[in-house]
Amino acid sequence: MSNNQTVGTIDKFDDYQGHQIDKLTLSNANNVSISVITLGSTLYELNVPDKEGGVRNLVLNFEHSQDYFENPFYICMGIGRVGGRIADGQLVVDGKQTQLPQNEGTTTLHGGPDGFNTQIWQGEIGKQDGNDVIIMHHLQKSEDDGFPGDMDATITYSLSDDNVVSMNFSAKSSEDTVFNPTQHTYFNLGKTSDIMSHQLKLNAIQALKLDDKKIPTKDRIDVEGTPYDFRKSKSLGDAINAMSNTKEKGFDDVFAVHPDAHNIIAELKDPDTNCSVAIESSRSGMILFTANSFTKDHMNFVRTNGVGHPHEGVAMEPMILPKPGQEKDFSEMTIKKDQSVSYAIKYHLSF
Ligand code: FUC
Repeated sequence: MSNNQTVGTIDKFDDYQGHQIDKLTLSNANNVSISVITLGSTLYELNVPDKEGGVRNLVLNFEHSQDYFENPFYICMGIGRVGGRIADGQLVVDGKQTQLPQNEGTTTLHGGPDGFNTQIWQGEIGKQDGNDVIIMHHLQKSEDDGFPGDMDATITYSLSDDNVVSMNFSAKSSEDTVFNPTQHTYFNLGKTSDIMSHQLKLNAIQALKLDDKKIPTKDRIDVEGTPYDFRKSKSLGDAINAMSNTKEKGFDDVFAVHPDAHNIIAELKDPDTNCSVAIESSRSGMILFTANSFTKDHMNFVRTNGVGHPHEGVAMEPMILPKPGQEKDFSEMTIKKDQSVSYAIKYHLSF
């Protein structure tokens, strides 16, 4: 076996509602490892070596499967068929309207009540270019989540020897339907219980103006001169504090992003540990959620020994930029019957 190989293993994680949940792990030669659990295709750990000779997990996680459903925050879960919000659960594909199940008042959020994150995926270790990869597969049935078509969905996770984590979301459906998946990873790159001292850069000059149900309107916010301006790397904590007079008290916003020549849309850095992640995606949007409403209870994160803190992590969720809610235009995320479509999200780590 060459030194550069990424090696995969499968272990039992726990039992959830009578089903065994497995944890699949990839490790590379640099002592970096990622693991994904079959419940919700959830990114469970992203470990990098630290200066003290140990490893540090850069993403939020819980000890047990059950914990993931004790709060409404989709901690590091796989999200689909559609990330973000569908107004009134009214989906239109090929001019035909489907009433979807709703899970946030009248809204369908992150794939609805039976989205990808609630499913137990079939996990296996496969091979790609001589390296092990994690392959999560699930047949998302129309009768289960209410979207048109039975969707064969696969999320492939890989880890390169230059410390790039790749997630490839692919799908094929028995009917025309919609597909705009993401991974709801919450990063905390530091050693403290919040991300206030992190620095963030976003390749975005506009964010969408949202209505009181957080549904995109047709109006845009020009970031210039506002707390939304992350065009140059700046303190995320200062930007969150500048939002303290808003209802959200931080960011829960949809940015229109412009991938650079390398498809990088965002860069997050913890100046204290010098650890950073650059996010690669070719899609046009990203939700930035700074975990403003995290509470102490029902959020027993491993890193903070059983309690939660506001701003404990930050989620950056690449996706196709949603159209204004009232337009009911889902054409950019529509996929044709039997057509295979895939989207990649990559995390370029340095530490
Ligand atoms: C983001 C937000 C939502 C929600 C979820 C957990 O996508 O837009 O408001 O809280 O994360």
